[in-house]
This record gives sequence, structure tokens and C-alpha cells, in this order.
Amino acid sequence: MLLKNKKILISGLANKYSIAAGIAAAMHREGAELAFTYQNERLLKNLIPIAEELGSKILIECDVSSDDSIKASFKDLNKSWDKFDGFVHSIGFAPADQLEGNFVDVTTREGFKIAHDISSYSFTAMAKEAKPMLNESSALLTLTYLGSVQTVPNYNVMGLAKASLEANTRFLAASLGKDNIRVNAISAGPIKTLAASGVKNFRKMLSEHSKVAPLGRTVTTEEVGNVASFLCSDYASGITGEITYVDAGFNIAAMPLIGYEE
Ligand code: NAD
Ligand code: 0WE
Repeated sequence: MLLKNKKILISGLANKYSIAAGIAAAMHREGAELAFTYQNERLLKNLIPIAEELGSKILIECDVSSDDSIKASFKDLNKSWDKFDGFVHSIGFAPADQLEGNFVDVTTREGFKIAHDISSYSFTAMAKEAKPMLNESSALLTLTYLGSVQTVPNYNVMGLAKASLEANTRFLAASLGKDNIRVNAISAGPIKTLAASGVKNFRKMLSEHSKVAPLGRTVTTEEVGNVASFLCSDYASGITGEITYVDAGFNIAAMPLIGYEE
């Protein structure tokens, strides 16, 4: 039981395919007490039965595009939890028109602003509001993607936002270290979630991934959840500011082995 006696807030659970759902299930299995935020009423419908199964009755609306909404959600959480032990930030967004076509042609000032606001600044904003309620030896976690450090077709301005999110992870780790609050990120391989479902040629990306990755396959939300549980547990007490890849090894391979075996 990695997370016994830990209270952890989970954001970004849109449906059962969400990475946040795999993380919540693993954390529940490891003994954590959970609370959830959801973006809007529409997504609450999917969340209710999942939270119920994971023994949580704390469901709070939080639209990270609004400071007022973020503030109100932590005030709301405070009614249930006096103190807690960390949160998972599993939120990313860019307008759909930013994620298709040639980077320099499709990227706009407004698209850039929204991608960075929702996908990176929101992590800082949540840490700011959570800080007064966080116990000693808390842990914060976010989800990033390889597009932060290498180009990926169509990922475009989301790659820049993820680069910002990874720097955000390091600056938050430096900032909160004196309070013994750790801050880490998981860089997950591609997974067919709601956010991925609108993406052109995503199936092709999954099959390319399986060809290159040393493990010869993609990863599951459960595998991401297991690493998330470890990073938020006291077993990871010496790890902060780190980007941990959960991608079946894809990021270390320059090309597939296929055709070069003896
Ligand atoms: P998902 O669609 O299940 O989750 C994305 C979540 O972001 C949703 O729950 C949505 O409600 C939330 N969100 C968007 N705008 C918001 C706002 N203004 N306020 C509050 N919440 C908002 O997809 P996912 O793939 O599980 O994505 C979770 C995280 O994992 C994202 O940061 C994504 O970039 C990252 N990630 C995904 C993959 C992948 O291939 N699916 C790979 C690596 C990293
Ligand atoms: O971070 C992500 C998802 C990012 C995402 C996806 C969407 C689609 C719907 C952010 N905003 C939106 N906005 C929408 O309107 N991933 C890592 C998954 C992903 O998305 C891609 C990928 C991969 C991988 C987009 C293009 C290319 C590759």
C-alpha cells in the first residue's frame, strides 16, 4: 500500500479512458483517499460512477482558465479536507486548429496563449492555491509528452506548452522544496484518450510507436498510474523536479530494430 493515509486530488478525469482514470485507480488500489475536479457539468456525468467506484464523494468543479474557479475549488475542497498530500494535474488543451497543419502556418498568438495558459500556467495556479493546505512531504504530479523536446508532426504549439510545463515542474520543485513538497512529471507515450481522439492519424502514430519502442508496444493508463503512485509516495522522497518517461522506451531509440536483427 504505497499511498496509505494519503489524500490526493485528481484533475483531468474526463472519462474511463483518461490517463487520470488510470492514475486514480492505481492510487485507490494503493490506499489513497481521493478527491476529483472536473472541468464542467457535462463531464461530471462520466465522473460520478467512476468516483463512486473509487470510494470518493468529493467532486469539485474547476475550470483552470479562470482564477476565480481555481480559487473557489480549493475553498470547496477545504470543506472536506483540512490538509491534503498532493494533486495530479492531468490537463492539456490547445484549440483544434493549432494541432493540424504546418507549425509556422497554423500557429496564432491566441492559440499559443490558450495552449500555454491551460496546459502550463494552470499547474502553477493550482500549486499556488493548494500550498496553504498541503502537508509536509506532499507531492505534485503533471503529465507531459515527448513533443516538448523533439518535434512530432501536428503536435505543434502543444510541444512548446509542454516544454513550458516541464520547466514549470523544475521551478515549482525549486520553489516548494523548502516545504518538503516534491514536484514531478510523467512523460507518457501516446494513448488513445478523449484528447487524442480528435487527432488526425493518431492510429498511425500508435503503430509507429510500437515499431520503434524497445518494448514493441504502447503503454496503458494503468502503467502510467503505477508510476504516478510511486512518484506521489514516500518511496520517491528523494525525487523532485524530474521528468519520468513511461513510454515503453520510445524516447531512447533513434530508429526501429526491425531489419537489423541477426
Ligand atoms: P483526456 O481528454 O482524458 O484529459 C484531458 C483533460 O483536460 C480533460 O479531463 C479535460 O476536462 C481537461 N481540461 C481541458 N481544459 C480544461 C480546463 N480549462 N479546465 C479544467 N480541465 C480542463 O486526455 P488525456 O490524454 O488523459 O490527457 C491528460 C494529460 O495527459 C494531458 O496533459 C495530456 O497532454 C497528457 N498526455 C497525454 C498523452 C496521450 O497520448 N493521451 C500522452 C502524454 C501526455
Ligand atoms: O497532449 C496530448 C493531447 C493534446 C491535445 C489534444 C487536443 C485534441 C482536441 C490538446 N488539445 C486538444 N484540443 C482539441 O480540440 N497528447 C500527448 C496526445 C496527442 O495529441 C496530439 C499528438 C499526441 C500524441 C496531437 C497531434 C499530434 C500528436
